[in-house]
Amino acid sequence: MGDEVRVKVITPGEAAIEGILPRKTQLERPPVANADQAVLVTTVRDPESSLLTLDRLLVQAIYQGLAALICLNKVDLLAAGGADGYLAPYRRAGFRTVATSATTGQGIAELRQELAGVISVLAGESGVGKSSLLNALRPGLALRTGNLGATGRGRHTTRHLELLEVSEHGLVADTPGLSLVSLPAMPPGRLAAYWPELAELAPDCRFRTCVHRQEPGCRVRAARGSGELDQGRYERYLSLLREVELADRRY
Ligand SMILES: Nc1nc2c(ncn2[C@@H]2O[C@H](COP(=O)(O)OP(=O)(O)OP(=O)(O)O)[C@@H](O)[C@H]2O)c(=O)[nH]1
Ligand SMILES: [Mg+2]
Ligand SMILES: [Zn+2]
Repeated sequence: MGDEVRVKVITPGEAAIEGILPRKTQLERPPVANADQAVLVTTVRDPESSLLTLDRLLVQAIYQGLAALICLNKVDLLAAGGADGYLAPYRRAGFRTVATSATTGQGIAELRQELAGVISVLAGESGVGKSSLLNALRPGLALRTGNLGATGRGRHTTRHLELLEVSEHGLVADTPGLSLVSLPAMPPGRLAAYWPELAELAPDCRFRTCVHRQEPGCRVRAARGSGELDQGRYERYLSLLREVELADRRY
């Protein structure tokens, strides 16, 4: 899905596909070709989606060469200022963010702008409102949405993949919620390259091989100590670093 093809017009109204053009990007899960952007949908409540999942998705998006947009949905369930507090560390790291409510329509116009002219894939845990956002972007679409189960989590309502036009020249793939996402295999020393605020500091670490855990002369740890770096983001980096290291050993 998402391939660009060469078409030969035979008669007006009749054409044949001659070939598939080279792909800019190629995602396996979801299987979408030529996506430009990943829209990572998260929520603070109902369900409380995990920041570790968000950070994992960000690494994957950057790794695959996609631009990342963080969409905090269900802001109608938050107190005033709640969305800003949640998104601030990400904005400081340089990510584009948007706060939305599929229910009240807040932020939908802004989201639509962010989707214009590019192919986007939506990703995020089940129940965060991916299909609901598309319905809000394109009234009349009526994609099926699901209630949260007794456990307060989503029920994987969306089971297939579809590319939808929701904005001027903007296509979006609604995708089933991700249940398990493992990071791509990489040398542990690479992980920080997919963590913008770490990548920016890393050149100033004493050692080129620094993984920013306990090496002397680590600029990242100094930044953490001074509050320059968000504590939570740094801790989640360490968890994912551990994961990458464990996976790396099997290779
Ligand atoms: N309060 C509130 N509820 C919302 C909002 N957006 C979606 N919901 C509700 O959240 C539930 C899940 O929404 P879906 O759109 O099905 O979620 P999804 O991310 O597509 O889930 P999967 O298809 O399972 O991955 C539904 O009951 C929606 O009505 C919102 O902005 N605010
Ligand atoms: Mg859905
Ligand atoms: Zn370092």
